[in-house]
Amino acid sequence: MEISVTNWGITKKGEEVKCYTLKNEFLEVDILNYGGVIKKILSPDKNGKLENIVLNLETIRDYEERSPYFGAIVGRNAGRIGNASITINNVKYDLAKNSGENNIHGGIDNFSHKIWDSKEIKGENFVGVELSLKSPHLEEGFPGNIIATVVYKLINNELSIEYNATSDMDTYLNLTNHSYFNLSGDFKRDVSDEYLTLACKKFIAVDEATLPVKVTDVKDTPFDFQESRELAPSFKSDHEQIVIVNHGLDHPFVLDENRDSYSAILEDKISGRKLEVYTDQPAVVIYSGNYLYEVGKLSNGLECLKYMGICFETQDYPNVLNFMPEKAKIYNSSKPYSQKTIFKFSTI
Ligand code: G6D
Repeated sequence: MEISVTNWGITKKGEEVKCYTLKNEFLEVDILNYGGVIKKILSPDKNGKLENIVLNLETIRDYEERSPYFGAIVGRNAGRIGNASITINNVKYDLAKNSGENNIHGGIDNFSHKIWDSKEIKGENFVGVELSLKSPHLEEGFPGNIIATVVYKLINNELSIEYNATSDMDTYLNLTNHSYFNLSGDFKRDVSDEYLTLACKKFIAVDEATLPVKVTDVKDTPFDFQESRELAPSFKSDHEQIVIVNHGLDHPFVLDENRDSYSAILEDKISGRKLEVYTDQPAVVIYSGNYLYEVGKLSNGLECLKYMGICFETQDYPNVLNFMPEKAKIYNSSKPYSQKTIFKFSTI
């Protein structure tokens, strides 16, 4: 078990970017203090060959200029907020509009673009990084002075992410990580032939702006991953909800409340790699990279193609304050925000 820190360039604003490498006998993980980006995860295939299984870019400038949240911490809000507006205690807050009339992933200068305070941490069975960030009242329109902390820990074959945040006044928070997984190793293939399992009987249908509109049964739809299923047939389906998001998945799934273990599983039968996702959150947004052809070259020079990675954005129900206000949680100094997600890597 070891941890090392290297300089990874300088942002346009002149801030130093650090890269923390966490390593043990199972995995090697690179984490940046810029956006809390998970830049690389080296995991073994069925023959023990170590390869990278998350999409990444070559330089800090690439991340600043053309990253669709590769590996980043997303906040203060994950997903879209309709009309870029929330109301808390009868006060309406106008948020930054960065997706048409809506707010996406916390706004323009969101958490994924910030340099976080960072320090390495070590325990008996883990190495990790603790990141923290202050976000002032009304940043991107959101109320409350926030202090957010995200702790990444490498524990055996698991990478755990613990999020905590406090606010000095009533506010809304919904944080996640936006890693794009591709278990083929070094992006040899897109994820169409990987297999997905979800502990979800329901998904949330979306409109043309990808805003949630209707909680829907997965039964008899291309959204039924209760049993392990290859992704390709869903991508190719002519179901209106597949077509509406540019032929793929870009939907919130409601995690079964009574699930007894995993929330999601991704498997690649060719490399033998398996990813299990565990979370305490009520939902996971699955995004299958339907616009990834806009990105350009990946770190290894390969062109990023449609479906090159798949995201497991464990989170609250997106747009909950406007779409399902009865389920919305408000955070303040006596009710801090917390969430925990674990990515577990093994072979089939
Ligand atoms: C697209 O609709 C998708 C989002 O879900 C995703 O997070 C983003 O690209 C990166 O806008």
